[in-house]
Amino acid sequence: MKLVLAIVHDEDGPKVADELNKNGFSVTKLCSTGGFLKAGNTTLLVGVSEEKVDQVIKIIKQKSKSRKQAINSNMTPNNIGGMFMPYPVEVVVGGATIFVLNVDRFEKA
Ligand code: 2BA
Repeated sequence: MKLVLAIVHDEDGPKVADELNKNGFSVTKLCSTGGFLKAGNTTLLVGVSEEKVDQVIKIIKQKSKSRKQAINSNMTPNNIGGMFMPYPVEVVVGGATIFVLNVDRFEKA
């Protein structure tokens, strides 16, 4: 068995989870926060047999979009009297960041 762990944009989380459910996969949705943007994102956990992993990844990719997000970077020197000013930086976030982990044991009690 494998555990697919997918980090997706908050706006895509419900769509991805719904589509996985429709296709018969159990999903756990966690609220998470990206370390870089410090913005909310969604982490999905899907336990599946090895032969279903590709199908799960396909659904996640289909339902998650990549987006450009602007942030104020760390302070940087400007030219006026050595003052420090924040400046905007654009990063591309997602579609999805996906990890596939081995599951040693799975039980439901
Ligand atoms: P964040 O850490 O908030 O990162 C958001 C986006 O900022 C990233 O998009 C990437 O484009 C950029 N970014 C992240 N760290 C950077 C850095 N040190 N320098 C420059 N740009 C940086 P994605 O790569 O699509 O990642 C989206 C979210 O997925 C991340 O949110 C984080 O929550 C998670 N993630 C991505 N890679 C990961 C990894 N290797 N381990 C754990 N979580 C990861």
